[in-house]
Amino acid sequence: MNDQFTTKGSDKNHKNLVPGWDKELESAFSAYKGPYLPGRIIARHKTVCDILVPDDVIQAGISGALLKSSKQPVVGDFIVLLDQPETGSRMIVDILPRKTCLTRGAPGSGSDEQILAANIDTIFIVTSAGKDLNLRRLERYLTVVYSSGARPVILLNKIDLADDTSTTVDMIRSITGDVPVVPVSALSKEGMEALDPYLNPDETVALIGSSGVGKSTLLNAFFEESIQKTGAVREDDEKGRHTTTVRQLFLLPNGSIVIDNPGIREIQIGDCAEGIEKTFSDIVQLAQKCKFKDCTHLNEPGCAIQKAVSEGLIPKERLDSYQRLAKELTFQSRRSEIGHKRLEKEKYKGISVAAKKYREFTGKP
Ligand SMILES: Nc1nc2c(ncn2[C@@H]2O[C@H](COP(=O)(O)OP(=O)(O)OP(=O)(O)O)[C@@H](O)[C@H]2O)c(=O)[nH]1
Ligand SMILES: [Mg+2]
Ligand SMILES: [Zn+2]
Repeated sequence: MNDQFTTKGSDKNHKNLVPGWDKELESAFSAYKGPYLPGRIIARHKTVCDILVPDDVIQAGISGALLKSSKQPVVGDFIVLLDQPETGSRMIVDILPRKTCLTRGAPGSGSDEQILAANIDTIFIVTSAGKDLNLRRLERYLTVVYSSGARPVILLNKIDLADDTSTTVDMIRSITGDVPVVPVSALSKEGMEALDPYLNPDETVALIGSSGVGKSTLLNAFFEESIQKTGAVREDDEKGRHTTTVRQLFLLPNGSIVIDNPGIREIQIGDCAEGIEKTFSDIVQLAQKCKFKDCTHLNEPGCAIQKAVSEGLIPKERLDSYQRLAKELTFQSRRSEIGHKRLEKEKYKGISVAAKKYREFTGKP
């Protein structure tokens, strides 16, 4: 098992032993009387998980009842273990309430959103100063992160390779509103101290972004030693080779928790209405001034958004990005409501449905 998991003292108070534990968890867990233990999921394999428990790191199976239920343990979950010392077996029997939940739409695999990880306080959206940088992709990540309930922070990594970091940072800031944008180099460690305020004891941070942007290298930099394997990027397009294949939780020496994720090609959004609203708050606010309440900002007269685009106040690409995500949202939320098959049938008479959903998330009557 990973030797990075050192337990901190022998205090029987769970707070000191299950990183991230808090009062709400203590109170939810107090419903369990008897041979139960709290734990936190480090990694999930098919039906077995690596778990951080009060004095140890263990593996445990997931109970049959839980496996059959719609609630599945994911990395970062606080769970309840049934401890049977007489047989030496421990089994995951419940999942304690989640504070935040990182999800994505699951194209082509049934009707559900896929939960990737839970109980994350801050998500570092990592991009690298080079060919990875793509504002439209950042908008997509921001949408997903806002919807998760975690706080987004954008990391512009590999600034040691960039000529003009400040222009790139300004470009990113033009689409991110109040979200912090932090230029760093995981390799030279330049700028890394700006991440300290997010790496607090009992707080959980997750790293997401394309393969090769340096997520695992950042994790290693937090540890100041090599914990995770990293891999070179291709020279021509700077793409990574999907070095990290398993999502995993790590405990830093100072007691903060970091989740390293495999690289994502393009994250599908799930039921992310709120995330879209926050990511595109400029557009959503300006839309109040459109002449028609149900304006789709495509070609209606009196459209405040089209006007802003023609005046160069909102880039056309940003509006397109908003429209595209809104359309995906319609599809996703309908799909989770009524299941995949029926939606396939309904897709063709969908225009009015789309307009309705669209109005719903822009908050218009
Ligand atoms: N020059 C430079 N190279 C970096 C930096 N951070 C990471 N790299 C390099 O980028 C390559 C990819 O880094 P990884 O940490 O494996 O990337 P990753 O995001 O974890 O990739 P996946 O696990 O495939 O998702 C490696 O060769 C790293 O050494 C940096 O700040 N500067
Ligand atoms: Mg990696
Ligand atoms: Zn409009």
